Amino acid sequence: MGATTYPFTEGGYTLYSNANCPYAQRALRAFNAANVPYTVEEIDLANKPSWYPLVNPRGKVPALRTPDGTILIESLVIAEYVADQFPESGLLPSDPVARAQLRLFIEKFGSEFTPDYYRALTAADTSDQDKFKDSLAAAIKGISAELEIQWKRESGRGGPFWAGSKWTYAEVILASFVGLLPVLNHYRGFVVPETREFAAFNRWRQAILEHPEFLRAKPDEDALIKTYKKFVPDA
Ligand SMILES: N[C@@H](CCC(=O)N[C@@H](CS)C(=O)NCC(=O)O)C(=O)O
Repeated sequence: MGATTYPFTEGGYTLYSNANCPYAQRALRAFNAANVPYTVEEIDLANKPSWYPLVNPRGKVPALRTPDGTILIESLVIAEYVADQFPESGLLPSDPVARAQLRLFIEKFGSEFTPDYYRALTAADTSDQDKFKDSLAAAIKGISAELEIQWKRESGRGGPFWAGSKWTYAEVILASFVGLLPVLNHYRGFVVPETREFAAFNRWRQAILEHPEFLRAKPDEDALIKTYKKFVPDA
């Protein structure tokens, strides 16, 4: 018989997570940035507990159980819920135009950086790997240009984060993927060039890597490299 119940913290937030999952880190970082307490149920993705389908029938992390028993899934949905539920955290800008520009940036990152990152990592053929690494570099150039534009706007004046000097929603959502670059360097020798066109990205990345909110949910680099090995056909 299947499980009929699952573990959660009565009256609190329970996050079903995995330390090496970049999507789960979004949820952790949203709670951390909003300064809202939660407990973590660490899910072993290679050997999921029999009760996990009761929490998320899709079987993925992150998932969230709220104090009233509502279950939310999907990292962007969970992070936006936290920002909306705790507006005093200032995670999302209140100005609709600033919100729209932030959403566009996250969309651009998700549709350009993330797919090329995974394609470069998982391609078996070296000429495909090179093609996707070039494409990723072009995506990063575009992200860099977008950051330069944002840092001239009132909502991002001066950087080095999307919202200026403050770590907010853009970093909550994207820091884990920026933090995955060492994995691609390890398996594919990919480095972000130090030239002018990449300068804003490199400044943003450095500020992310040094921020306490990044370090608080940062996976161990060796563990990350090991986790990603299964996606690398020639490793
Ligand atoms: N679109 C999902 C993606 C989550 C996801 O892919 N999680 C992976 C780990 S990083 C997972 O749970 N994989 C387990 C599985 O698919 O069985 C989100 O944003 O939350």
